[in-house]
Amino acid sequence: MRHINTMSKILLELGLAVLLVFISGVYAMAQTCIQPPAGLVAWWPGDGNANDIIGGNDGTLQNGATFVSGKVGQAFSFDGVDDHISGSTVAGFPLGVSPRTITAWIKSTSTSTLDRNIFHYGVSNANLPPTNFHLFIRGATGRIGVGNGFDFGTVDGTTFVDDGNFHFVVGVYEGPGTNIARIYVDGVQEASAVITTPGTLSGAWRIGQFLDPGPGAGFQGLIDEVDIYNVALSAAEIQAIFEAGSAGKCKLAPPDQCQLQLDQCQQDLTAAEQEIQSLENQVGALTAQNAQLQQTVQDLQYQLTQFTTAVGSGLASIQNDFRVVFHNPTFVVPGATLVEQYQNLATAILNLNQGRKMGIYTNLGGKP
Ligand SMILES: [Ca+2]
Ligand SMILES: [Ca+2]
Repeated sequence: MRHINTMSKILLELGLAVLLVFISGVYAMAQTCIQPPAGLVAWWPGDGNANDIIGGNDGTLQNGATFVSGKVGQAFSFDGVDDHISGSTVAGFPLGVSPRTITAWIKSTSTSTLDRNIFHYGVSNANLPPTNFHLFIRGATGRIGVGNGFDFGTVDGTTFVDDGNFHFVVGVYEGPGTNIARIYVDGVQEASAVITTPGTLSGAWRIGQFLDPGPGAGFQGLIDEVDIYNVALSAAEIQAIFEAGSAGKCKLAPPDQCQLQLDQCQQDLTAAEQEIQSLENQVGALTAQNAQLQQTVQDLQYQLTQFTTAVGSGLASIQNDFRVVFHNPTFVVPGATLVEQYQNLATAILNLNQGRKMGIYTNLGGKP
C-alpha cells in the first residue's frame, strides 16, 4: 500500500513538472513585442537595410558593412576594420541640451584596446566644446561608455561586454537640470555621473565607427536595434525593452501606408463636403421656389379680393371657380413630387387667372 502511495506521488510530481514545462513553453510562445516608449525619434532595426523607420534619417552601408541574424531579426555586422553605417541628416534628434537616450543590442568579439563606437552623432572635433554625443565601448576596459565626446565628460559602466554575447546597452543624459548621464547594461543601471553640459549638436551620425575614426578602432561584431529618444528613459522602460528580448519593440505602420490612408481619408472628406454642398444648394433652390409659390398665391388671393371688391357680389360663381382650383383634391398629378405638385398647381392657377381675368373684364365690358 505504501508502495502504491509512493508511486502515485511520483506520478503526481511528474505530471506537475510536465504541466510547468508546458506552461512556460506557452508563455515563451506568447511573448510578443512591446510598444516602444514615448520619445522615440530614430530607430534603425538593421533588418536588411539602414533605414531609420521613425525619423527618416536613413543611413548608408560603408566599406562592406552587412547584415546577419541578430538579436531582433537581423543586425548590422561590422568587420572591426572600417565597416560602418553613415548618415547625414539628424531630423528629430535631441540637440543642444535636450535630454536623450541611446539604446542598442550589441555583440562584440573585439580584442582591441582602442575605443569603439556604437552610435555617435554631432560634430566631431576634439578641439571644439562638447558638440557631439556617443555611446561606445571603452577599449581599455571593454565596458560601455556614454558622454559628449573626447573627454568632455563620459560615464563608464562595469560589465565587460567584449565577451561575444548579446548585451542591451543604454546611455542616458537627463538634461541641464541635473547634467547627469547614466549607463545601463542588460536592464540594470551600472553608473551615473554629472557630465559637461552638451553644446549645440548638429551634423552627421555613424553606427560602428566614430565620426572622426582616427582615435578609435572599428566595431567588430554586431549592432542591432539602435534607438534614439528625446527623453531620458526611466529604469522601468529600459528594463521592459531588455526583457522583451528577441521579440523587440512593435514596429509602427510604414509611413507610406499611413500616407495612403491619410490620402484616402482626405478624398472621402472632400467627396462628403461636395455632397453636403450639393444638398445645401438643392435645399436653397427649393426654399426659393417655395417662397415664390407663396408669393404667387398671395398675389392671386389679393387680385381675387380686388375683383370681388370691384364688381360686387355678381361674380360669386367666378370666386367659386377659384376655390375649386385651390381645394380640388383631384388636381394631384399621380407620380409627381411635392415640388412638381406645387409647380403644376401654380401653373394651373396662373392659367386660370389669366383666362378669368379676360373673361371677367370681357363680361363687364372692361379691358384685360
Ligand atoms: Ca534587427
Ligand atoms: Ca570592411
